[in-house]
Amino acid sequence: MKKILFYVPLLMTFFASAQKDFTPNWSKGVVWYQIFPERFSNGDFTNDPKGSDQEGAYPFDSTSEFQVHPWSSDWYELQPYEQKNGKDIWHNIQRRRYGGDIQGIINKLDYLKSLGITSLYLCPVFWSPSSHKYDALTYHHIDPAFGPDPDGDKKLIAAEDPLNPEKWVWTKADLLALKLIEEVHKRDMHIIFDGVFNHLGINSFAFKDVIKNQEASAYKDWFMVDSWDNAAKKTKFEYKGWFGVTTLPELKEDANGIVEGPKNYIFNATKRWMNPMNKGSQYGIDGWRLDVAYCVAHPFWKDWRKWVKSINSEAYLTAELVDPIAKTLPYLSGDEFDASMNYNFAFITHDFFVQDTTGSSVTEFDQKLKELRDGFGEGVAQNMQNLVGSHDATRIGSAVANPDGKKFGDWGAYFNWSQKSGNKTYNAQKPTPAQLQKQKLIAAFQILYLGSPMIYYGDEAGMWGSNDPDCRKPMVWDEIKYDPETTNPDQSKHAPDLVGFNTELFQWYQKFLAVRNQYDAVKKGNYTTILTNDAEKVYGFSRKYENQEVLVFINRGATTATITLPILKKGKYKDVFTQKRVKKLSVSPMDIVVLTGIKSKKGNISIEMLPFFYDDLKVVFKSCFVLLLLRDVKYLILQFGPLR
Ligand SMILES: [Ca+2]
Ligand SMILES: [Ca+2]
Repeated sequence: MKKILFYVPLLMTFFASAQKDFTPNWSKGVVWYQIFPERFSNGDFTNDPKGSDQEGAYPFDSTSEFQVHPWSSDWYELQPYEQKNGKDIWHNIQRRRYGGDIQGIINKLDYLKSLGITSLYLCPVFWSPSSHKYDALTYHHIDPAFGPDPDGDKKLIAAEDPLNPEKWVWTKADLLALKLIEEVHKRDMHIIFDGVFNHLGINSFAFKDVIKNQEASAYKDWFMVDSWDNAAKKTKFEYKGWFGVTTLPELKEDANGIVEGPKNYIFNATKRWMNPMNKGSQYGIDGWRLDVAYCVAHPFWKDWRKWVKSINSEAYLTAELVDPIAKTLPYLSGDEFDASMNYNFAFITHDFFVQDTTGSSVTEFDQKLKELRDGFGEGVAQNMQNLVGSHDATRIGSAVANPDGKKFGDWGAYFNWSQKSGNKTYNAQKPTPAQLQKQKLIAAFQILYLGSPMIYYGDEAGMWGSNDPDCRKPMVWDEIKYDPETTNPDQSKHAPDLVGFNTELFQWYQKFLAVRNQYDAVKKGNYTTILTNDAEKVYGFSRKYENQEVLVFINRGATTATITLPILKKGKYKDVFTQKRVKKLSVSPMDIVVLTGIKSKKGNISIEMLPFFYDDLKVVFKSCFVLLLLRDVKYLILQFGPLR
């Protein structure tokens, strides 16, 4: 019996290390594209928002003169309608609407397909007064201004009882969103929506009712109300908003997370978009991105995950988390999310590529990446959304134009520093060709790295812009002629920056995405470092899947690097782009080379064992030996009962 007690912990360790992969398969290694719907494409000019639609949204100016902003205009230039209100650019930019909509996204699906995108993440599309729509009026209706009949939709919504999900109507915008999902699926692509379940907008049906009816409201328990408007008690209506933002009343939580009323509402809305009209989950979205996931208690996410997976077991759940590995881990341990927006990847990548004098060494870069890869289960690592920018960060096109400033990993300090509105010295102008080369290198690395790259809309087209709101400019399209940017925020002028679709950059993204989509080694292969040269700033890694291998060499340095690894000597690799056999490798400064094994006559791909691998191999053999031993112990126990 003593022996058994000795072996049990060993066996437990073995089974724990072989943790079950709880993540969906389809999403491993896909290429994400993040869309900010109001700014992506205006596919319908008849539905464009009105000034009154933004009532309740920052900067709380829905009554000054308004028009839909010209899509192709100079970003910082105040238009005549804006000049009339006498407010500065930062006030006016927040009240601008450009008219992007669902039809616009549908129209551009073939463009995205041609780029190599396989999955879409849409920033919120539910009805809301702001441009970003993180202040939802509802979770069960698409913004009427995103659909073909805003006025008709609003009437339908007004006549409906939000507490009766059985009777929820399908507005024209809702139906167009279903069409979008169908068109996405038709192209073998996937789509997820943004779930902003921590708070509602101040003008949401629920909070409006609470304001009006106070303690008599059917929604009185939905929010964090500190005191009610009560003349007798001499109390005023007070409640908690998200981080003190009173326009974003937070949904009430107890020890189990979001309380019953709003929880049921969220669950019903979740099902509506995942299995619309009970037609089947193939007609619904393929998952969710969860806004400020850390602001909602764990038990809620655990319940919600079960609900989601009961509707579609292959649904993909990704959380907005910007914390270090240890703090992120509880969300990614199998009972909450499948992945997160991988901001840690962005921090590491920026440190290495963006910074010139304060950047990390190749060795540090490699170590941090390894730590992050190993920080979570393998399924999670494959599912991570590897991003380099987002709607909450400076665009990569501007990050590269501002090296050696604050570090992206210092989230709060970096956030403010990278906003042109608060930092006049931030360079918000077009990146130079040398800076753009940096972006290219970053993009190529992002695409070839393990996990799922996420491209922020327009990065591939050469868009630039500092942090919010400049990272949310209207998309640059090939068929639109844009005014050059010549205006500074204070309305003074600078030399013109030409604005237009950067075909060369697009083709760069396209060509690397094609490699990812063509080679399983890149899409879902393992990852091994093969070269870290700190002196020359050269980095090499291998991606391997079954008998396919892709080698990547990146020169972040200032001089041409000659790479003479023994594996290259026999000429068993070729350049994936030129198809030329490679024996001796030269990588230009700030350039990248991608190789793949040449198929031998037998049809197999020759892969040589690297000398670097020998140590790893020893570890593998040792592990195998231990595992075999453990397997035999388990076998003995199963066959012969307890060891005596
Ligand atoms: Ca429109
Ligand atoms: Ca909360």
